[in-house]
Amino acid sequence: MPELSKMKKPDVKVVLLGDMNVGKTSLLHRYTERKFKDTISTVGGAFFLKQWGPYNISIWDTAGREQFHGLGSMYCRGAAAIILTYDVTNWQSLSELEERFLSLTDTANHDCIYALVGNKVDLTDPKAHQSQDSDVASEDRTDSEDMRTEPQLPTPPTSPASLSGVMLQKQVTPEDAAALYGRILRYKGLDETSSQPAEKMCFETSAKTGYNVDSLFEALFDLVLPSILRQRNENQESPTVDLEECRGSSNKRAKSSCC
Ligand SMILES: Nc1nc2c(ncn2[C@@H]2O[C@H](COP(=O)(O)OP(=O)(O)OP(=O)(O)O)[C@@H](O)[C@H]2O)c(=O)[nH]1
Ligand SMILES: [Mg+2]
Repeated sequence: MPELSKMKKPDVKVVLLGDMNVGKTSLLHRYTERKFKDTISTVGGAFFLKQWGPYNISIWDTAGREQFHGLGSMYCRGAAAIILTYDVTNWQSLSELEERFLSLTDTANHDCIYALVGNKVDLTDPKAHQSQDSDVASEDRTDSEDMRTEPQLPTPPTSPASLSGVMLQKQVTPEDAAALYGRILRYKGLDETSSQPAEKMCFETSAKTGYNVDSLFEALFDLVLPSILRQRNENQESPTVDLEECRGSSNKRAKSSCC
């Protein structure tokens, strides 16, 4: 774990939300470590810092388990983008987003961007067996800093179908996701004509094969750029005080006034 004093200050925050077992941690591993590896069910939350050009983006992975539900709105505080994740083979995981997770996003920024992500599409679509992205070619690129902050619990094993290679019935279609996206905009009081269109904000991914994973994160990072620039402007207008520097200079002053 990097030393706290050397941590870069994030310019913006992106949060992964969704029911347990939908693959939030796996998506983050795939994107940041170019790997699909065994996971254990997340406890609380953890974040990764991603360098995106000159900007630092913190990506927060949250626990989907009901017992950690109360923490969700805390993790969403000040978020510039929220990735609402479901499992395409599990209808319930989509409805949970609306029933259990949407209200947690009330603490996000007023201009927060919402993406709907149907993961595990490798279980339903043969096309998702091939990665669209550069993931496989750059398997060992690791330019993010893993700053996992909480211990984890064992996650139930992946579906037997994924082990046998048998395709599963898709329970959530892109149209279902687009309809939910419309309802999210209405919940947020946003006008559909001036918001990002559903086609741009609904993704199907596979953390297992890497299908669409880079496209998801990179599209979101592009969309949060205005939020980063606004934040930087605000910081310039009302600069924050560096307590370490103050402490250093007040010590110096104290010393010099002693002498
Ligand atoms: N086939 C397939 N399995 C996946 C995919 N993504 C995740 N899994 C499996 O689904 C299970 C849960 O994945 P996690 O990434 O731990 O899920 P999570 O959403 O982080 O779960 P919580 O931390 O409990 O909220 C694991 O067994 C993963 O291997 C995927 O794209 N395809
Ligand atoms: Mg997890």
